Amino acid sequence: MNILDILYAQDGISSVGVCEFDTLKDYMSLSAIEKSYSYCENAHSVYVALFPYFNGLKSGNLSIYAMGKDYHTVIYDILTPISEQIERKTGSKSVVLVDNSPLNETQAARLAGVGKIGENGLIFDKKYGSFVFIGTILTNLEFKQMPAILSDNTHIVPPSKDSKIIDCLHCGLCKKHCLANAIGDNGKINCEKCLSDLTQSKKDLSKEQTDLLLKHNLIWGCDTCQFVCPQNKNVPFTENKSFTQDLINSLSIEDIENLTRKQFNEKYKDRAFTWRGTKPLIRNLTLKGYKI
Ligand code: B12
Repeated sequence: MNILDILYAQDGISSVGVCEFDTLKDYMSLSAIEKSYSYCENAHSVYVALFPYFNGLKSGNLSIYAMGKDYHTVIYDILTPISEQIERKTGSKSVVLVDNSPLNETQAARLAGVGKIGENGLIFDKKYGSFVFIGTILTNLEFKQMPAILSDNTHIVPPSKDSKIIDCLHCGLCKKHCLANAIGDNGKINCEKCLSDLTQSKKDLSKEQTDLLLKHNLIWGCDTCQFVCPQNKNVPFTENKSFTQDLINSLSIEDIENLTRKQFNEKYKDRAFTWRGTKPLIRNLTLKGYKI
């Protein structure tokens, strides 16, 4: 079976490729490697798929990535039947991993050849820019080098392990416009400052971090380093309805303040902004003066 062709044929996937787990290990901690083996003994190959999510909406107080259905669920729903099919047909062990994963997903995507990493640390799809999520299938199937299939249907040989990691225009706009000055060299993000991290953090924030939060309107996530990137100019909207329909682009204090955790999860079932409960959202809304 040609797994890349099967993946590429799925709605919602733009580019696909495969990398060797042994090579990816160079970008992972020992504990992450052990965890990966606990999910998939003798893991050899990582199949990588990109899922476009750009919806064109720049208004609201939620980051674009969190406006649609929870991408974890969307990606699991697409990849799980394929992973099961691989297991059935090959007798292998295969697991779907998305985001909450020991794998370094951006490096997996780079090594599989599906995209290039920009100075903002994110993977860029040839057609959809960095507004793509990464989904993977980790399997003990023997690794076989294969050309990646990109969103414009071109096939490319994945880069060698030693090729440059950051491969973009190096215009520096992401660094320059980052409101928190959180982007360092080689795509390294300073999580103590990154507004995406701070908005989602449950921890007590320092005075400096609170001041940083006030620098933008969002109460969940941050899109600045993606919006200012010339490689993201005029990227097409995703065709995946999970990320374009029933969107929630804003939350108010009234929407959430009196909800228990259970009620919050029920009200916003399948939304990526629920995983830390209401606490950070209410803190951010209050800080930004949304409370009347
Ligand atoms: C923790 C995490 C975060 C943290 C920390 C991010 C970070 N980059 O450190 C926070 C909360 C800030 C965050 C924010 C966001 N995240 Co996030 N996040 C993750 C997660 C779970 C792990 C990332 C991680 O810690 N990687 C390991 C660290 C240690 O990598 P690193 O060493 O920094 O490596 C980078 C560079 O240093 C460089 N590098 C590494 N080694 C070397 C060696 C040399 C020699 C050189 C030159 C360079 C180099 O390559 C890497 C580039 O990414 C991944 C999913 C996953 N399992 O990978 C998603 C993930 C990276 N996030 C994702 C998304 C969508 C986001 C946001 C856009 C969400 C938002 N709108 O708010 C922002 C973007 C902020 C940004 N510019 O990164 C997507 C990215 C998709 C893409 N197109 O790349 C991922 C892949 C989830 C997914 N499955 O789709 N995220």
